[in-house]
Amino acid sequence: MLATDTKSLSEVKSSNGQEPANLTDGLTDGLTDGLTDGLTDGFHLVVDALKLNEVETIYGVAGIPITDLARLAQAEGIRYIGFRHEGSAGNAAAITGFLTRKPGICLTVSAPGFLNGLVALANATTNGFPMIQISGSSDREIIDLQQGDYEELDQMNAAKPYTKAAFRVNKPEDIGIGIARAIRAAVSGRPGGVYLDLTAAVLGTQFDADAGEKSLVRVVDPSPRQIPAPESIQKALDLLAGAKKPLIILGKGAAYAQADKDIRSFIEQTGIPFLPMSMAKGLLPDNHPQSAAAARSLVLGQADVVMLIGARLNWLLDHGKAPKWSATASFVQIDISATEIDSNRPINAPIVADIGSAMSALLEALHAGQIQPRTVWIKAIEERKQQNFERMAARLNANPSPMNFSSALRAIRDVLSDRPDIYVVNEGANTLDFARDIIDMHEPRKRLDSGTWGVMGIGMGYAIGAAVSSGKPVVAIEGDSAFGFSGMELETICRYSLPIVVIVFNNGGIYHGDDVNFSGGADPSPTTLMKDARYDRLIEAFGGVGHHVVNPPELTDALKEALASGKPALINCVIDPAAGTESGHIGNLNPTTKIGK
Ligand SMILES: Cc1ncc(C[n+]2csc(CCOP(=O)(O)OP(=O)(O)O)c2C)c(N)n1
Ligand SMILES: [Mg+2]
Repeated sequence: MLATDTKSLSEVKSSNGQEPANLTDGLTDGLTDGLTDGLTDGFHLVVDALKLNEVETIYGVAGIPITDLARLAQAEGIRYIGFRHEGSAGNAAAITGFLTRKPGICLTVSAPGFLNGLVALANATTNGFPMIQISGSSDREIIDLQQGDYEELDQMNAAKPYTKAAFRVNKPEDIGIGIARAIRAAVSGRPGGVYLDLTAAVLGTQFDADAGEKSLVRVVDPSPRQIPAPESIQKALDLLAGAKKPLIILGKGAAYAQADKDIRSFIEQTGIPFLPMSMAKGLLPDNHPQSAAAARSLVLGQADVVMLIGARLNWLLDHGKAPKWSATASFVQIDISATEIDSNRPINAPIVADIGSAMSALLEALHAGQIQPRTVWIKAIEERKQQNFERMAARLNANPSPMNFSSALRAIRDVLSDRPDIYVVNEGANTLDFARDIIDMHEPRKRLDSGTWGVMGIGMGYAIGAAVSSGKPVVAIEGDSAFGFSGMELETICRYSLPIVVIVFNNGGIYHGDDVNFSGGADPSPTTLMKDARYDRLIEAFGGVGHHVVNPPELTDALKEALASGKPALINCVIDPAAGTESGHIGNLNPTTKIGK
């Protein structure tokens, strides 16, 4: 029996004439009352479907028409983390997806809330993180005739270009199948962001409880293995066996796969030097003798056979093209998506498979001694690493006043060196580039950063998502500009008392803090931020602990104290305003006027 009554849960509750002792009791009563009456509704079916598929956490911002959905989810045992902006809720969901291989869920209101979350959803798609954004939407008839509803927007069609898939549920009996489709779309093949539109009418519609229960779908094997073709494995091994100067590049797809043991085993058994992309750092420890990270330009320029494991040949790898790369190098590429192959340069030995299956097939087919990088290659890499280590040590050991990026990061590196359990979130320009090079990672999936887009604004969302989904501490190393994009989530961090330490590298600007206004006027320059800002005082407003530090020993003490407390803290770390460079390490991508400013 389908009733078209669109009463909210609270209305259902009061029409039952029960005044609950507290809100949670009331909602739970509302739920069971509905069921004993033989009725359920869209709200309950969504929560039941999520629980059936083992969703543990929802990140969101409440409001019409999904407020009761958030309340009911919480009442039913799903953890609900309420944010100050949907972008951060979306980022928390996305990183939860990356860390758990299950879709992270972000819940938003209609039109503006939906759009606020959409950047995070698109970023998840770009990075290959499984995530589902569920948004409530207003009246379809009014939207489709553009008659001007409250928060009117054709959300599903707006989402399509930015997502892996977008679905809308128009009938309560389709909620189960809609959620099942969203889950499978998010995690199968190359994972990505999925949009699921739930209309207010569907949420509020009452429905026969038995039929409702039968309509739910538990997704079976949402991310089935994709076994590689045996001949593709053979071809890859033959190519590597003929290599003199082989190289393995690990991307965040390799980190996502959680095939850590087999990846390490293949690298160690073959002796091939490896280069981790930034979110693959820690898959093998950064101080592993085969790491070629400190000889990056040498290995990219000279490798004769390159094996890409879950790494795409995008801008982060200069598209695999000369002059950074040898024009004659051959490539092996392991990727779950066939269309990734040949995207930028011809791939001689593609292996289309999930990385776990590909690595175990490679290990099974590999003979002892079959692949042997030449000693001269290993030696050349070792020499270049030594040269670069020495150059870096000179920079790292200097003690300029005010601090620069290297001296501040030396202090952080030393505190974190015996805490491999800690997650490191990192965004900014110089703050990102220097931290990536200086902070060694020792465990897989512990470094979470701006990723494929180089996007700002992921900081607090990723930190919250990592802390909530793992229960482990997080240190977020943030440029002062980067931090501003999600800074209000300090209140969220404090409200949930999460073990997150935010370190703001305060150099007074985007890239640096000493830029000028070329008009000679009184306004600050386009890249200037507030000089001497005290970000530490922001967290104090919410009961967290603020630290203000101006030298490495103060930074060391503050970070140790903050980590020992396990409580929310923010360290305002004063960095020389002149220390950064425009666009950090990617100034080459920044067009500048030749005619004058
Ligand atoms: C969403 C978004 N907006 C703008 C940018 C452009 N952008 C790149 S880095 C950056 C901030 C760099 O300054 P900061 O975070 O203070 O790092 P610093 O270089 O000063 O260490 C900005 C705004 C971006 N990458 N993403
Ligand atoms: Mg800055």
